[in-house]
Amino acid sequence: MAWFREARFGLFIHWGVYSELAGRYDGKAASGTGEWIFQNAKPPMSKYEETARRFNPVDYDPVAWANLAKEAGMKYVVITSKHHDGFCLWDSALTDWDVSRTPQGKDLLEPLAAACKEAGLRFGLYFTIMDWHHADYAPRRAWNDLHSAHGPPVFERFVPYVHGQMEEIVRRYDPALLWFDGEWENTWTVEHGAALESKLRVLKPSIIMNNRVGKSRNDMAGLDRPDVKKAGDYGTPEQEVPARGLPGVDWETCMTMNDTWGYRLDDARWKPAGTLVRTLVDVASKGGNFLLNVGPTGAGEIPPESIARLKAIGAWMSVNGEAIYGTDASPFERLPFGRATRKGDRTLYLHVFERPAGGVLKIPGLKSAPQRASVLGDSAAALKSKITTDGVVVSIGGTGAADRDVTVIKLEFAAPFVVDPTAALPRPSADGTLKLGTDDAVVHDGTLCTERFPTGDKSPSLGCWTNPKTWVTFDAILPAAGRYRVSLDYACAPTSAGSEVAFELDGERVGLPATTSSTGAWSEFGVLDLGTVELRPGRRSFGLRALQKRGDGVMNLRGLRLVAVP
Ligand code: H79
Repeated sequence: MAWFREARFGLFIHWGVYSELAGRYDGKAASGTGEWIFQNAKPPMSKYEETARRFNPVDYDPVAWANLAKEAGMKYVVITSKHHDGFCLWDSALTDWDVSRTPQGKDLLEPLAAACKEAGLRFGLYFTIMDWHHADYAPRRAWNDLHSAHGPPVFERFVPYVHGQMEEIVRRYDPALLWFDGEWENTWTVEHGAALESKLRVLKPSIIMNNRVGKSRNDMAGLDRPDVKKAGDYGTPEQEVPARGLPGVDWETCMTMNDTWGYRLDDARWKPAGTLVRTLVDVASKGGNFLLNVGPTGAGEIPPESIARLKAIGAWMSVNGEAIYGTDASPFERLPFGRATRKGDRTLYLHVFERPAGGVLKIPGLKSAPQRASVLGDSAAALKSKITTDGVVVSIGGTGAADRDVTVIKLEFAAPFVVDPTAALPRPSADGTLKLGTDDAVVHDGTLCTERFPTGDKSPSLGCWTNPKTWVTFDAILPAAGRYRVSLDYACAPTSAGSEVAFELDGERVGLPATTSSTGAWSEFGVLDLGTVELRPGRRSFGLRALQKRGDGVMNLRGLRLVAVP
């Protein structure tokens, strides 16, 4: 795992015959992500197969793709050898549903493997278990019209097909990493996963595999299920960054730049480059890797929007890469201005998302004075720093770095630094009010989106709470015991009034559930009383769960407020 931990940043490529369809079938836009079009538009497989005849990547330039990844500061590339539609980007001896059906008939993996090697990038292959095309994959999709003469699928005949294909691609392309997916249907078992994993470990002992080779993935967050033997080498949160990383295991967040993995002509919901830089930093600060996706067109062109973002991230990485590669997770649980990474216990990198007014950066909880402080990319100039009772302060004003998305301050220490990780957790103010905002919230079992009402409001709210299993905690430090009245700052449209929420203190339900009322609209905020609680001093955790959802969403949550009562 050494190279993987050092690498921190990789390129994911979703490419196949679906790229040629670009999210459209029969003249209409299909729903969902581009690579799922067979499942969503449900064309007969015999019709879908015709796409291969048009999949003619005349603009495919594997050397340019590898150089682009390198320029972005990425250290590895993972490409879909086969996605759920079963189509293989290499010439497989075990099926003719592969590149041999395309106009050029050429192997598309080999030249990319070679280009990556040349560019000094590790090469990885994505491979799905679920295969909508194969006659023996079960459950077979009803609109797969190819196998009427074959009889019903026999999954135990499909398993050797997986083994055979894995052997082909591992021998031919010598990948450093295998990225499994499509493992969740219950025909694929713990035993199937374990057998495939051990076979591959014999075939290539140094190979890295993700946890989706087996059945240990619990949900999209990629957490391992406690009841299933751990599979693979690392966890795979998809489209999300776990609030506290995945403690004790290696992990990698995979994410799209817009809303699709495989190319969709109509997907223009691009994340800003600055957001992607911050996500990379966020992932590194929690000890994970970031696998960022591009979906090339059927012609083999990476969308210009993706190229622009990769170049912007690359510009940032060329200055700040040392604060990402080979770093360890932040020693701070929370920092008010952004994130931190470290190398051992004598080098600390502070990733400044919000530059302090007045140019003085406060680092609450840092109890050691640095020997030297500097801005990455500007290391000639040493910054002034001093230690106070609240932690270290560094004067970063006037360093000429104000226009960057994330400015990195490097602190070097003569002896191991000492940190109080919880120093920046919220505390009650002098008047006994503890205000907890969305910045203090940790979202569990799903994701919520951050919205501002009105646009630009300083206090964002957590919305898109459509999954009632998703819940939220806020942690705070109480200096003394006390009795507090608890309320929510929330919004709820008339159609969703009547959702029930429960309040938890340190993981235990307190009081009776509260029922939401309409506040008029999702953008108009009101107060929901949750009753009173007795709090012991020390670190306390406040949880909010939805017991019942009415209409579209549970609520828009802008904050939790505790007010001391006599
Ligand atoms: O290749 C991209 C997507 O096409 C693929 N993974 C990324 C890397 C993907 N497959 N499925 N999904 C994304 C969403 C599917 C989620 C679910 Fe489930 C499958 C919900 C229920 C079954 C897996 C098992 C996640 C939760 C339980």
